[in-house]
Amino acid sequence: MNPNLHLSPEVADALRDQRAVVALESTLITHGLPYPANVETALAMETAIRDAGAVPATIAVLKGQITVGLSTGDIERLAAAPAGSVRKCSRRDFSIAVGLGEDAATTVAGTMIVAHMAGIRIFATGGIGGVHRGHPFDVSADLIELGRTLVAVVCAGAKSILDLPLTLEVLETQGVPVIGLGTSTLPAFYTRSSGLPIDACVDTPEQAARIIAAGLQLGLTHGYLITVPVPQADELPATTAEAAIQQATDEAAAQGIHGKDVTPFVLKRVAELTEGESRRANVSLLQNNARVGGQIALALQSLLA
Ligand code: PSU
Ligand code: MN
Repeated sequence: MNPNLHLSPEVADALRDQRAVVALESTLITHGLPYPANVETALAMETAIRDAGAVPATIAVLKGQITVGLSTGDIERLAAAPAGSVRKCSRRDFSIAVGLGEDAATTVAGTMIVAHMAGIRIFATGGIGGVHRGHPFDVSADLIELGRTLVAVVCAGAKSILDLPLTLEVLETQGVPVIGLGTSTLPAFYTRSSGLPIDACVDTPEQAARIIAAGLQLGLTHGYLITVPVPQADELPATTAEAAIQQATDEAAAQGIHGKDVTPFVLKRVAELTEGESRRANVSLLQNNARVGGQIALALQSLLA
């Protein structure tokens, strides 16, 4: 175990006893959702994982310490921090945040790195980063990390703020299997399907766990993308999502927003433009993914036992 990691007693016990643990990210809290929806959702995801019989491990850098298993107080503090005051942490940012003793919120890429260091194989979130529309060289570090780090990311696909066909091309190049749980097309976050075919469709969390177990046995070291569509009742109409995304993307370009500020800007504008209509879908799919992540983690533990 990496000596720079600070594990909560609950997570340390669970890992030592080889019980199922599910990692959760913190950029969702600081850059993805507004206060207080961010803290409510983060805690609801932890509850969903516990209800499935697994242990949640929310990950962040706190005053330079890489922490696995944030307390409720830590989550509340990050959630209430002024916008822009917490560093968004992907692979390139760890040395800076740790070296300078900063608070930093881990993205999908960042959370995968820490989960892997801790020996956690399953990670649940909402949506991953990808290739930005109209900017084919703005490729999220999430895609590269999925190619090189053995963690399975359970998500509702990617928002169509991204170029989804190009995102799938990069995942293919990086050697990342894209698996659908109950779907054979890539889910598009707010909506259940992008219409784009993916690599495998499974019907149960056990089957998803079998794929990960097979990869472990083969000695493969890449990550996995396990996609779960937003629950039907909470899906956003495709036209509502698409109109808001197009406007938000245009505004970002017009205002010269770039680099790591693009995704938070677009997420915020889409939420404003859909007047919270997107919120219900967002919260619903996050809780659902946490629950499914717990189920896959449990299934994987019993396959490996
Ligand atoms: N997509 C979402 N919600 C999010 C993010 C992406 O629907 O909160 C966050 C995740 O933490 C993801 C990061 O890892 O944004 C990607 O940022 P970028 O595009 O700058 O790599
Ligand atoms: Mn980017």
